Amino acid sequence: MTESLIHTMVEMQEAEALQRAKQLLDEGTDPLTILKACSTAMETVGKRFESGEYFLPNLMLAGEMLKQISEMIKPLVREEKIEAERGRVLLGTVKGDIHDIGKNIVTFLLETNGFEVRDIGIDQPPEKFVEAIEDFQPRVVGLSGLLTLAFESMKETIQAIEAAGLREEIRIMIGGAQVTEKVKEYTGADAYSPDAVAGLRLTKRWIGGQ
Ligand code: B12
Repeated sequence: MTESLIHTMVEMQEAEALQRAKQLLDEGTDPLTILKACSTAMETVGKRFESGEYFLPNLMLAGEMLKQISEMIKPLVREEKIEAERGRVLLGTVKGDIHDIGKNIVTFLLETNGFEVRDIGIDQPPEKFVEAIEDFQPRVVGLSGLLTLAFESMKETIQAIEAAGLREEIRIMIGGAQVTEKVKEYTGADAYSPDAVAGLRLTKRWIGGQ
């Protein structure tokens, strides 16, 4: 059902992809299924980038398609879930790293599942996370990073949160394509998530009453 959406996204056919996403929604396809299909497409686009078949403009176009499809889905899901305000989650990409497609999917999934999310953006130094925690008072903090150097930034961020005396009050999850259990241990996070749906599950378990 979603194959043609994946195909059009991977082949950079923007208008067709958006039209197909709309059609799937009109047919009553679960928005989460559509989102998963988008993730699958992004993975293939990523692989093509790595192998030299695709270049920066392709990645940007893929990101743009994902953004537009997310916007299409958001109001529909929000309407259903608006009453289920579950708790606050702070998200951001750590210092030195500008990748945000994955983080944006996590933000989107959490929001559409009733969590109040503050996304502080990309390349955020530890002190910005600390400031945002003090101001927003989340119960869960999610750190995103795709570069190897992001692991060091994640560690520094968690150390800064500890130094500010805020560590006890929050749970910290980390994510990003290369993050593993070992990275979790290295950084001092409470958990890592291999994908956005696992991140949502974790957050629900921690603060969503499930
Ligand atoms: C797209 C992309 C880009 C885009 C990013 C656009 C954007 N707005 O994000 C652009 C072109 C800008 C880019 C730039 C660079 N990139 Co790049 N990029 C990628 C690529 C191809 C795909 C990443 C992606 O979006 N994947 C799709 C999303 C959906 O997956 P995801 O991010 O993993 O997210 C999922 C999960 O991990 C999880 N998740 C993610 N974050 C979080 C957070 C939490 C809390 C939770 C719970 C879950 C979670 O949920 C998401 C959905 O399921 C990867 C290759 C790869 N295999 O990852 C390289 C890759 C990450 N990039 C790489 C590099 C080297 C760079 C550059 C340094 C290149 C350069 N020389 O300029 C710069 C980085 C500059 C910087 N300072 O950050 C390397 C990193 C190598 C390394 N070991 O560090 C990779 C691995 C490519 C490679 N094999 O060489 N990149």
